[in-house]
Amino acid sequence: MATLSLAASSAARRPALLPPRLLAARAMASSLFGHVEPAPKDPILGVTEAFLADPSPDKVNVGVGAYRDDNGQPVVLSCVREAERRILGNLNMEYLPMGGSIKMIEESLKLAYGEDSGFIKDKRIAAVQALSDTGACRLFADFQKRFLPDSQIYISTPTWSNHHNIWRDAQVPQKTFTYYHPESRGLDFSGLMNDIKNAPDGSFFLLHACAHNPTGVDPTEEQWREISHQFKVKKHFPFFDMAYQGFASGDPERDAKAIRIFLEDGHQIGCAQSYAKNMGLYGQRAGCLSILCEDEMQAVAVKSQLQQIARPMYSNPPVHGALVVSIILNDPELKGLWLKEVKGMADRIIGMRKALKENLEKLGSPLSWDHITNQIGMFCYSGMTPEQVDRLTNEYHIYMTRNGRISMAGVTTGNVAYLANAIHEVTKPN
Ligand code: KET
Repeated sequence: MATLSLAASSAARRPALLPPRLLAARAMASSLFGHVEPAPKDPILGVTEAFLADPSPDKVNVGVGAYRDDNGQPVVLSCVREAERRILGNLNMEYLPMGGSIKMIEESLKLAYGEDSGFIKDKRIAAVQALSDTGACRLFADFQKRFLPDSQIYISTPTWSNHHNIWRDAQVPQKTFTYYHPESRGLDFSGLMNDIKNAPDGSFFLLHACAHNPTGVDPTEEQWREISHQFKVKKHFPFFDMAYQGFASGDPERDAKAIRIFLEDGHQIGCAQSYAKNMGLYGQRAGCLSILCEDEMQAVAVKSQLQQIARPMYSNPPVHGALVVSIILNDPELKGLWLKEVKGMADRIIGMRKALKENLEKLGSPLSWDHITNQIGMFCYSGMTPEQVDRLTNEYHIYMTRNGRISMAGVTTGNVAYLANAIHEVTKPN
């Protein structure tokens, strides 16, 4: 276990290169903002920018985790279109309360904690609508800093890159914990358990509820039970990032299993939820932050503080996505349609995993590609090096993050053979 290395954090702040024309102009100007260096490109969203700028007709974007249909097109779910039809011309655009839509929050809690959860009935959960999962994480991190100023956050190695930015900007010190085992391309369970045991009692841990990003490696149910048990022993606080509920197994209920295990074991938990992926509401920024408290009184206090953090930042969250979510989840027919559509998306990705692996084997790759089908969720953590990824981009116009993560959501029947061939070319031993 180690603190985030100084080298990594200073690399993140290293400025991108400026063209000479701009450098000269900057040297001459002694303006108010003259000292502002360009920010480094985001390791995920920067890939999309580079992809968009490439004129090649062959280009493939398997960078960002955003679902595409088999023609490579973004998808608006039918349940979302129907919900929008019902909204159109019928609902006003008033401000939501600071904490967001009560209906949307109610439905979100049922999804995460279970339809008949006693914690919901007992009003023990402090919850606010958040600016999708990112916003939920950030609100929580700010809450953590404000009310537990001496606490730290333990983050898995590796994790979604923005987790580091979020807790850094909230000024919560970060520690890392072992998660991935590069040789087996699976979970380093004993390393993980050791780090949980060695962390000081009462530590905060950021856990991926399902479909771990970027590795696609989740603990089994049995392993989750052991993790939960050890958390109990150590009185650690689990904060679940659940950005992919439904995308791991195709069933949102099954994907909430880790959370349910912790709830059964009597933990207090925190949870960030997103409808970006599982409802395709990426740009609507619809999500929820919840914190399970000891009793109703505590929940009321915590919720009021979360609202107070939100108010000077963005005042109140956007209304459209929240309406879409609550209409879908509140209507049994539309919810049924949604569940079918989530499963459809998850199944297409599973199919593409098989196709990519089969194509690599057909090409005679001597390497093992079993991890492509063993890993779950949106991503395949391929094991390719940054140099191999650079070759994919420079020689084949294939865009992905330099950690070797392939967004399987961008793989299609049309591009899978091209992708497999390029991967084979850059990975085959000389
Ligand atoms: N958590 C995780 C683990 C995650 O992968 C993402 C998005 C988010 C939170 C953010 O979700 P949102 O609800 O949009 O705020 N990940 C993809 C997109 C991104 O980087 O923003 C990605 O990893 O490609």
